[in-house]
Amino acid sequence: MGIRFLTSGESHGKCLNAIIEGLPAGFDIDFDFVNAELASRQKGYGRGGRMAIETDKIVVLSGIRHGKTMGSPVCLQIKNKDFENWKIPMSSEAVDTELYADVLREKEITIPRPGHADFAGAYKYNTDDIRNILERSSARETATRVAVGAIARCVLSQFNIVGEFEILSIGGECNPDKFNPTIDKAREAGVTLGGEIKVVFKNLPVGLGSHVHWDRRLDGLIAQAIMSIPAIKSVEIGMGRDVANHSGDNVHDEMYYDTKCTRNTNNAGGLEGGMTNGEDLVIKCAMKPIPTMISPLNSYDIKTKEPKKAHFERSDTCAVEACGAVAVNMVGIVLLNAFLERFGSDNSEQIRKNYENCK
Ligand code: EPS
Repeated sequence: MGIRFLTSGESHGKCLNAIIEGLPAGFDIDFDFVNAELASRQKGYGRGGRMAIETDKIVVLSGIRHGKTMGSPVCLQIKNKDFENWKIPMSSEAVDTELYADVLREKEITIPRPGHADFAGAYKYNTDDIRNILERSSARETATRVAVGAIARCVLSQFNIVGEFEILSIGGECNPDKFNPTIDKAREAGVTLGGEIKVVFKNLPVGLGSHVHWDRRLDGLIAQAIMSIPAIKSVEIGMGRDVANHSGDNVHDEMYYDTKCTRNTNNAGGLEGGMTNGEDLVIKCAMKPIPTMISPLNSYDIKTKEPKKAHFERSDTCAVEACGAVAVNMVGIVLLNAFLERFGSDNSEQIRKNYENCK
């Protein structure tokens, strides 16, 4: 068994929460690392005003004692400092609608943004106030996933398994020296930019995941985890979609023996048959531009049906770097699951023994 986790929290509510069940006992959790990952998710050129308000940090409410996992569920919380400015519109309890009519009207949203969850969410959950949808669909929720993933990576790092991400392009620009002018231009035009991200994990043992059943194949699990990140539109592993353009002899990585299996190429990106093969795990993903734009697109008011420009409150011109921090941590969660499935799930000693035996 691996870990499972749930998150809760609205973007402008009191806080964001996560409960992680299934973390084995006896692993060190480095709170500084977790908070550094949260800080990394807030970074990046082109982020909006909200990031200047927040300083995301975890408060652990259960499951970790003196810096070590206890085997019990870990409950963690991240405060939304901005809640101070949203106490009435985001109050959990009923509020006096006459007294607060102005602020409630100001925060009500009835014009969906093309590209956001607004339209389908309002229809599905039967509301005229799109705020009920965007509060949860906001990428703010990914802060909790980063915290969960960073905790998972603390466990993995005790087996020397480490991950990192890199930005490959922003708005089609591949030269990192030109990323910031590209973002500046988009900001001036009142539009937003997406980009491409690469995630790499090193020192993975052979055989995480399995070929025996569709829902145990690690590539499928990774793709699901990455695609679940807001604004992600594609995931590729290793050579990715380019495999379609080459013959087999130019795709598959030839094998040699030199005290262990070695290869000169890694087009497979570390996965064969849904299992890790001991090479670096290499994932690429593409993020679309954020739908909230100063120069908004055409839409309509879902209450009056009148044509209107889409809603704009404030936005990030570019959140690709934040997305990279989310991606590397989401992959960390999937890898820890596969690792625990392979080596045990109760305590660090048992897992260490099984891991050493399999080397
Ligand atoms: C985000 C917080 C949000 C946005 C962004 C991500 O803050 P606010 O809505 O208060 O400005 O900056 O949200 C989105 C990209 C989105 O689509 O909703 C965060 O913490 O990452």
